[in-house]
Amino acid sequence: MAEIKTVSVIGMGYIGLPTCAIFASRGLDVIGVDINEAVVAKVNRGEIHIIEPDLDGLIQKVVANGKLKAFSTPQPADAYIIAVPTPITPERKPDVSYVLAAARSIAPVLKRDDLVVLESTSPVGTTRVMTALLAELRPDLKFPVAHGEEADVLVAYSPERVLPGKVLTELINNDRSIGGLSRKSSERTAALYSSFVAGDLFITQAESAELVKLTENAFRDVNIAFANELAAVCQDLSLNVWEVIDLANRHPRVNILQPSPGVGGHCIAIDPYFIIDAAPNNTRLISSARRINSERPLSVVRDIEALLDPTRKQTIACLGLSFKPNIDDMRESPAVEVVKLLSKIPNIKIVAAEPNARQLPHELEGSGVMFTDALSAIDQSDIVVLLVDHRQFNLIDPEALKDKKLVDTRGLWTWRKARKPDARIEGKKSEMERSQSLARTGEAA
Ligand code: SAJ
Repeated sequence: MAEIKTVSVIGMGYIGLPTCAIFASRGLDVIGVDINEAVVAKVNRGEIHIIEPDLDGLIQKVVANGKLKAFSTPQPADAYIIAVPTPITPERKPDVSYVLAAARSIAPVLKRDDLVVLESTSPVGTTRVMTALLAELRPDLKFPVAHGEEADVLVAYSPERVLPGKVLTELINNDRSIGGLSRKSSERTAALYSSFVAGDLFITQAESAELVKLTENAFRDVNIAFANELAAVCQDLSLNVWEVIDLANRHPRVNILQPSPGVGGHCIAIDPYFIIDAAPNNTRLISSARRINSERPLSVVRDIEALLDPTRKQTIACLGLSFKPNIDDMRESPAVEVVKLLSKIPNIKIVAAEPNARQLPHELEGSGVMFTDALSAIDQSDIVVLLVDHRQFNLIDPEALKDKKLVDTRGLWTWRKARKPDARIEGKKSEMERSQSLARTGEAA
């Protein structure tokens, strides 16, 4: 089979665009496809539409040297990577319509020996369903669902597992699962990713690879729910949850995550529902974790309400709107949810600050919330609510917060910066043991 020279990435979003950049930087000719004309135009100018460290320079370079070209409709290529969203419906059912639309869009340009790889997080069985659709649309070609190793077009599932904010490093260094619908499909997919992946590649069946991806994010959701449940327990017992977790994490086999105003982003807050939908009678733990995490924004609002003085109008400064620190992504952000819930409370003024954005997200338009910078938000407020632990907020002078009531949902000011220096008696560990233990508790960062 001929070498793959041209790769087309369908969907140039948070995953697709960095994937385009990396393939192009390894010398492949890359065709980026997106239905959003504005994204296509921007990429063709060498610009990016998301915030991701180092991505801008790389895109600029590969567009300038002609290795990446963007289009709004699929063009012929040797391999197609589908990286489109897979949201949930309001009834919390997986919605794979973008995957199927992407498959429909590439069907006319597919030819013998092409490879199709689905990267989008998908319910178990989606790769097969997508391939059956391709087979229906292209009866002149043989696909692995019906023809196994005799197929003309190879198909695999290989999920991305990169962390927003560290996408370029993790794309290269993380191990990958590859679930081909045939052995040849897996091998060709492995050959394609070997062009840039330094991690190991593990071959399995498509359905296992689909569940692996969902499992990773459900695992994290369950573990964050544990931390959030502990936060509620500590509140009942008037204890500092950050201290309790920090000390528990000094145990060599305990590694509790951090409490938060909830779980955001387009992955962890969504993917567990794909497992729940597939096995509703056997997902009690995953379902409870989802409930605990999705109720967090409301419990933060209750904490804020408890600080309000009913006799006068007060101003609340909300710091951070993105779903996690040091990024601009506000999708499914619990911080936005907190501000939205607050905006419904009468007789308060809300000022919000998000250093990575120029304006409020559309969900907050018309809500009466004012958008400003952190210092002026603090300056005019009675209550300061820290919703995201952005690095800029770590630099705020404690003097500015002196007379304010604080709700610190991330433990940044009330624990990480306020730890008592005399609360630790250093033992005789070596420097190496000490730095390993600091890395485990997150202190090193
Ligand atoms: N969070 C906490 N407490 C913690 C850690 C995170 O409340 O201790 C919250 C964050 O504030 C945020 C949410 O969880 O709101 C998710 O953030 P994250 O950094 O844990 O993960 P994502 O959504 O940015 O990326 C995840 C990653 N999955 C896992 O770590 C298992 C990433 O590797 C996946 O590729 C990505 O989902 C995805 O695309 O599926």
